[in-house]
Amino acid sequence: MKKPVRVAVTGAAGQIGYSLIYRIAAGEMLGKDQPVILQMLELPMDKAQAALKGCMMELEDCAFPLLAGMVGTSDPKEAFKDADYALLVGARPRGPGMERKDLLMENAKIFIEQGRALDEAASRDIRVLVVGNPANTNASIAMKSAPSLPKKNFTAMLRLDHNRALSQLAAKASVPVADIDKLVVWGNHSPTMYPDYRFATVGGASLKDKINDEAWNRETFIPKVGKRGAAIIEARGLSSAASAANAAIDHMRDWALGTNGKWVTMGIPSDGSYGIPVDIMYGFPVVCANGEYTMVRDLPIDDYSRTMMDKTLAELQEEQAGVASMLA
Ligand code: NAX
Repeated sequence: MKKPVRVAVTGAAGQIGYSLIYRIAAGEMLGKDQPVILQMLELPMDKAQAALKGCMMELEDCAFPLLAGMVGTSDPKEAFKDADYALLVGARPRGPGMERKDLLMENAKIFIEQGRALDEAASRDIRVLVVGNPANTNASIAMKSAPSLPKKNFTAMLRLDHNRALSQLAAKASVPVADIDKLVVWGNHSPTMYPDYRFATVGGASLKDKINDEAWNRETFIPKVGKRGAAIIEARGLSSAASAANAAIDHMRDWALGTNGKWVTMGIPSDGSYGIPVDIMYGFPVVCANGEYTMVRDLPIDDYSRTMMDKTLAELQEEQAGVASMLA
């Protein structure tokens, strides 16, 4: 049996947390031969800590063979101590009457504190996924607050958008979802993201040629993927949780175990490729192998794509400007 690895999950007793921790403990993220120690963070309030305690009782009751230990805490340093992976799910939701700017600032405080705690306590190889919104900007803040950790080890979740786009494409083209490769979702995890299937293939042939419907792309597909989160809230009365947890598992599993050459989308700090300024946390196409991701480079960008990519970039830059004073 392998040595256990430490997986930190914040907001562990929330909606997404409740769909996530049991799957991690079952080996669905890091493999059925990889024992894990779950280190779970929740707010210090009695209600949140009681809910976390309940989640831990259920973890016990699952008797997962791969669960080698668990910690429940309200102290970020304890949650991140020696952690090999961190899934930062907990975030401040938008309250009634709260301005977008206030939401950004409240989350900046959380992710500055958690970035510092990661810097101080986590394994030097920790791989971090930020799910809590605004995910790209929160990931960028955590990265900047952890200067002793490699920047490339901070990522934001675009995988739910990627998976949503995959399903829409599979339905439109009447092909199995697993047969589609080379899809990209550029930019911010927000309705400005740009799902781009110009390079996508199905069984090696061009998916774009097969669909051959640019009006559908621009007027139906792109807005539908962008507004899917709102459509789920409208239908369920609650935001996406199972699909978000599933996407987090996909993101971390692929990063740790590889994609066998398949493209996936990850929010990663830009290295300046595709005209996206260095360190902007932006959705890019990547392939993963040996525990590392590599950006797919040199894809041709046409005028429409440039406009779409710049629009989502502008939104990210505006978010960054909104929190810049806190990082100074
Ligand atoms: P919930 O409100 O159900 O759960 C959040 C949990 O985090 C709560 O239990 C809360 O007590 C805890 N929490 C809040 N601040 C914390 C902190 N500073 N430290 C530790 N724990 C803290 O929200 P849920 O539906 O689970 O969503 C979590 C986050 O994911 C939200 O920010 C949400 O907007 C975001 N999402 C991101 C997605 C993505 O694709 N990147 C998609 C799904 C989701 O909307």
